[in-house]
Amino acid sequence: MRKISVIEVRFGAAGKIEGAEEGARRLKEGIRYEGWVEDGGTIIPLAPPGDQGRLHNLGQMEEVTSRLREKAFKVFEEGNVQFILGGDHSCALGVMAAGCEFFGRKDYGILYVDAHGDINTPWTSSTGNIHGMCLATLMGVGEKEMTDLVKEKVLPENVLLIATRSLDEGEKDLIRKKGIQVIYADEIRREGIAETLRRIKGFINSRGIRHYHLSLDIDAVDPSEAPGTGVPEEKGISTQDFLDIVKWAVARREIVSADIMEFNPYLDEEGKTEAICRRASEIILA
Ligand SMILES: [Mn+2]
Repeated sequence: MRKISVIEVRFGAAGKIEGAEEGARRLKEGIRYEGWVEDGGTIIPLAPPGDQGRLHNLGQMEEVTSRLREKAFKVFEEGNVQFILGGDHSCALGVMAAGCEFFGRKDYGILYVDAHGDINTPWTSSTGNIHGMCLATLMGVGEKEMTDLVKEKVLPENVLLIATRSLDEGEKDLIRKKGIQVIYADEIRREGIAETLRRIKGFINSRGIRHYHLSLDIDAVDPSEAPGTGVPEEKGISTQDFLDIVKWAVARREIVSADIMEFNPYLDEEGKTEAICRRASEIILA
């Protein structure tokens, strides 16, 4: 039986709002290690914080990405699956870089559930926030220093954005040029969850994806239900729809890894966001 390795990445400084690292710590604290659930350890940056040019905390981000990539690759080699707790969304880079390298880009896909596209580059980003460049980096778009962290680049047509609603002009451009598929948040609200799952299934089948990563940014959920996150966006999907996507995606045999990112306890209200993250974690670990 495949084991599931839970790895915490305690890093939240690729954005400019602090607290996502504390989110990682709290989520990890709530995990019980029994049965097939294993403690895969915690990654905390040792490099000093600091900006490199326009890029906020690039050094620490590179460090946690390299360390996670190495760890995650070993988990795949052992034939196991893994669940990464962040942290801001740059914390998920290492596991996807390892997955694409291990399984090969043709067969490897990413389901990216997030209000944002995270396909900014240092040239299109208005903020210089690295966590908004996660997918771009994986596809090999952006600053060489960042894209060099990813040995095998992810195929853009093997990426599906889900619950998207906030895209910069440069990101819209890349989506068009690279043929990235998107299921927008308003489509999910309008068409319902059954149709959404049908579309995700259609994407996996049509692309022939044999191994995928499920990346969950808690900001996919509407801020009225999940306020505890650094870059909230109005008109999100419901908690129920979010959890239904998680349930569906982890039940398929193609899943090899998952993550949950961007929970910030300092911005939470009455533990609402934390409760959703814990529900998602329970579903993933069950
Ligand atoms: Mn996001």
